[in-house]
Amino acid sequence: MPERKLLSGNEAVALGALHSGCVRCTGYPGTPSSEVLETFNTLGGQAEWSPNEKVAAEVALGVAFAGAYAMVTMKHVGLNVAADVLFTCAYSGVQGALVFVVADDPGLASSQDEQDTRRYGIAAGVPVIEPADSQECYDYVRLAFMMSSRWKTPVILRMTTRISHTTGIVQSSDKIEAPVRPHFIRDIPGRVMIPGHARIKHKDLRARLTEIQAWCEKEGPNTILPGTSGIGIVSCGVAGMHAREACPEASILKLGLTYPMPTKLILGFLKDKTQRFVIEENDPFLVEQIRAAGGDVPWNPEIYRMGELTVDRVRRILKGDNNPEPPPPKVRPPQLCQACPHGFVFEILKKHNCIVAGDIGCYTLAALPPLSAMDSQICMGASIGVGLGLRHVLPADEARRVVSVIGDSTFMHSGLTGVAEMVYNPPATGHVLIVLDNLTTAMTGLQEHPSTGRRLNREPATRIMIEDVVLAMGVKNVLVLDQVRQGDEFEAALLSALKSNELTVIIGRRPCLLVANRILSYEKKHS
Ligand SMILES: Cc1ncc(C[n+]2csc(CCOP(=O)(O)OP(=O)(O)O)c2C)c(N)n1
Repeated sequence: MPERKLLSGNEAVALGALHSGCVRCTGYPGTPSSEVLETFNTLGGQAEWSPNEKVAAEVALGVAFAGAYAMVTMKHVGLNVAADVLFTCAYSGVQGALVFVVADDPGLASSQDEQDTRRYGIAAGVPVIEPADSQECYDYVRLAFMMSSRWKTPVILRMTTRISHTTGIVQSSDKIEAPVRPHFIRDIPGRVMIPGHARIKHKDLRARLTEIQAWCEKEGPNTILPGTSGIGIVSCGVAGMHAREACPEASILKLGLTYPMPTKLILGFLKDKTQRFVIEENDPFLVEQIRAAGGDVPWNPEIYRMGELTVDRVRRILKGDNNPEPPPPKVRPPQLCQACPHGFVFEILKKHNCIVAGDIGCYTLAALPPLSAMDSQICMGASIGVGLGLRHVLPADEARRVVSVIGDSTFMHSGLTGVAEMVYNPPATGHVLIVLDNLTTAMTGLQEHPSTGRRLNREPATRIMIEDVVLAMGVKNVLVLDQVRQGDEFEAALLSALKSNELTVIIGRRPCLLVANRILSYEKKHS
């Protein structure tokens, strides 16, 4: 039965995927995308956290190679990790359907950069669909599966923080697709991407995009909201909603498919307008394409490329207001929780004036005052490589102060190859890696990962012990300590490791305060 429900954008995507016949949903957590998978599981779908986005995309691709419908979710920076899969599966295509749900974070609510996923669409040749509210999240994820299945191509559903987290009414459809029964059809030239095959598939990909563009011109998810003035605005996503409110008298062409773009439709729309604008969040993605196609649209001032748009900011764009904007209100910077186990380790690192190559997680907050005890944070896993680089070239007395610090989920995501590098190309002064194992992915909402011993649905799984892995990779000195109960031993172990010329991994194992009770209850349930 079709239902009306209040859903966030992420929840609507999960429901839409289920109603499209999606049989497996994979991903790696990352705000603002994480709830898609959790909701898909709650609704009864098969959902799994993978160790990282690349693996998640590969598993989803395998499902789609088997003829079934799959979805993979991640935040924008996750697509950098999965990009290798994206570019080449655009060539191979799929047999069933494959949707990449990628959530951008304009304004950096909780990310290290503000990159615009739509650029990946154009670079990889993968269609990009952009919903503007929860209803469109539901409708457009269904459209994404339809397009993926029809053109045998992966499709990106580009979300943004506002769309993912805002709640709105969703009318579900009475048309619920039954999952396709998977079966294997051999297609070696289509899926083994050696040069001889890939050259042909590249041509196929371009032909497919031309077809999709022609379809989009006539039947694509594009809406013209008529206005009463000569002002014409081309827009997409939440920016379209803001534009409507900021300038009700304008005619608005709201694009649902922003790559490949319906150029003729856009140029036709703009033709008789006396004033033309493009309102979009993040990069001037539409502006560039429209101008390249001969459309006379202005560049928006550079300041609006940064941060989320609001109705007020859109009004300023329409007025050509290039004046500096008032600084945002001061908010209290986030801090580690009181008595967070991470804090104990950073107190020690600070006391000994260590140079800390850090990583991404709750522990990154140790970079802020009062601790100010982390010296770099670039992307997941970078702590190890950056720490090694510092050790290689710094004078020995400074090199000996360098420590890499990584969380447990981040270690599973992309720390393993860093350890391989450390063992393979060790610096002359050795190195010290601290893994902060709080038994969860705390930063993004306490998700499970391969080293917690539980799956997304909290059922038990084989637990990968970090100490076993690093020992097996050839690190000789491996210690597991509770930094709160064994603080003195932890400090002594660190000092002795810093003095030696060896490789040492110290695992500080102590559950996150927010998850400790929950872990006890799981253990009780399964003991
Ligand atoms: C490529 C990529 N994927 C996902 C994220 C989102 N993210 C930031 S930190 C983090 C993991 C944090 O977990 P952990 O390393 O265990 O540290 P904790 O927060 O538990 O201290 C994730 C998933 C990201 N920043 N980059």
